[in-house]
Amino acid sequence: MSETATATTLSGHAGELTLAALRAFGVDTMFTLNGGHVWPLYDAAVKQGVRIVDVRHEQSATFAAEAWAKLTRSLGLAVLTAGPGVTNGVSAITTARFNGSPVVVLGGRAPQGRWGAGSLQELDHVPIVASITKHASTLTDPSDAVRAATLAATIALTPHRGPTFLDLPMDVLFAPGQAELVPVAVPGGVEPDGDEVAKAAALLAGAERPAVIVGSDVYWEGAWPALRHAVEALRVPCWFNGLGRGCLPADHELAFTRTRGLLKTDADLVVVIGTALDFRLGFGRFGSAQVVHVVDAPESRSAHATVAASPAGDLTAILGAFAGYRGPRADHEPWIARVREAERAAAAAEAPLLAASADPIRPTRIYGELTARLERDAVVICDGGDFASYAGKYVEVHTPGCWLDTGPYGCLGNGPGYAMAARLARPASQVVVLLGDGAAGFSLMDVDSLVRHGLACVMVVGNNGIWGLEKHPMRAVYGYDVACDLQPACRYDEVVTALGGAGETVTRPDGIGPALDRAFASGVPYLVNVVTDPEDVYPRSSNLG
Ligand SMILES: Cc1ncc(C[n+]2csc(CCOP(=O)(O)OP(=O)(O)O)c2C)c(N)n1
Ligand SMILES: [Mg+2]
Repeated sequence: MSETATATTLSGHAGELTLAALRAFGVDTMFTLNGGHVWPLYDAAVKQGVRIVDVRHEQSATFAAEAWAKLTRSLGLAVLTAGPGVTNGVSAITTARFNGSPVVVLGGRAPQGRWGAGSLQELDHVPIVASITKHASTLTDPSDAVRAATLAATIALTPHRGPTFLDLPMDVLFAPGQAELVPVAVPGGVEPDGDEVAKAAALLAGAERPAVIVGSDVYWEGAWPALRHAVEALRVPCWFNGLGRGCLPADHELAFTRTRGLLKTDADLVVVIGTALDFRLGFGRFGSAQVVHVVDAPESRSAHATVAASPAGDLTAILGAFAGYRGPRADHEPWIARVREAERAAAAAEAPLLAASADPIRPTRIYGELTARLERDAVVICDGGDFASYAGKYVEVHTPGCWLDTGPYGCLGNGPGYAMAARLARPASQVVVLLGDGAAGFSLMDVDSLVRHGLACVMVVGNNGIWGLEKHPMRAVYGYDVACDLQPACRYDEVVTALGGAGETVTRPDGIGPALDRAFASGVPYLVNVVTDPEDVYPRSSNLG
């Protein structure tokens, strides 16, 4: 490819043009699995110095691209070959859609010139992914590659963020073209309606017992400094969801993690910022509390919920206006003290669970041993049913962008792909993957990719030998269960060892800590396979996911 002196006119094959356009958005890494349909994108990556991270299943490539976006707050890139490559990515693309993660997925595609004649893997992907992306299209002219890729990147990064898809017919992708690379500024959030913001601020300041729930879009917007100013200025206790976790450090005096039940029973106002009023938040009903929904874009409003105000747009601007509110205020200190006391009591009540010495092992003991070893910037990845869901109750997050759960789409199998991105994006941080034994079955083969690329992480399997989140509720509903059992004490650590990593099985509670120490010290993908009590029923809550 040649670039002119002004570096604006590009010429080369469409793969080169496409990747050059994405590099202008800071893309320096692609996650992929080989297929001849996408080779020009590899050729472009080699020529342009873009890192290629290849995996063993397209789902892992796409999860890795999504996690890259989450970890870096920038564009993630997955390159999936035609047909099964793209369809194998569908669940992870959907996950990115549910999480508002900015990901560009480039698909290979059978040649346009022979369309309809029955080429290998001739499938029109666009209708398949249209409902799970913000934008999906097919490139028809190599000289249009820069425009099309720039559009895909811009739409993905524009609030409310999400995945976009561009497929590249083989004959178009290999063909030469020419295009201007014009610098593009990604639009930020729209300017919020001042009256709606003022109304929300007045409600927040005037409530007797207000609460804030911080969601992922606060993180995506980089709005955590503004959040902190706002809640410190207005004196409001905060609870957290998804990537909202860590936007205030868990040990901040206004951060609470164990007392969300109070929002339904005691709060008189709940302000949800940057996340949908979905099942995780009781569909936006918190007892008799009024609800304010602060969103990053008008289309993020939850139409089903009754809200007192719903400012939409640039979250930093909205939170800045909250911080600057100078109107009448109620004294929140008695409420904060009450919440703090409840939090302290809840922490005291859970302490015996975290230290449980029961044999067989109670899973909570794993969280106890783990949290004692986590640094403030540790990246914790959740992939599983109960074992992953309940980690959210016990693992505290101190730094933005360090808690990676699968999100409201609830798709198992994200763990190894997320871990790949985490190690690459945060080379100096601890990376921990909490896996259910059921979840481990989806993508554990991608430990091979972790090993090949030299990406160390600590995997902990809560091995109860069952699909626990299904088995216990199924028994409760039917009095029996089917299709809920896995192999008891299966040696997932030996799978990792066979693939070139390391690991061990732990069956006694006092073995967990030393095994974790060995895992953190190992410098390789290391799986600690903890055999836990299948009868251990976690305290149920309405906040799974
Ligand atoms: C891809 C996918 N398939 C099925 C489910 C339904 N599901 C949700 S939780 C769960 C059980 C997970 O079991 P495991 O990972 O062993 O965790 P545990 O609940 O036993 O701790 C299942 C099957 C899902 N969420 N995602
Ligand atoms: Mg299980």
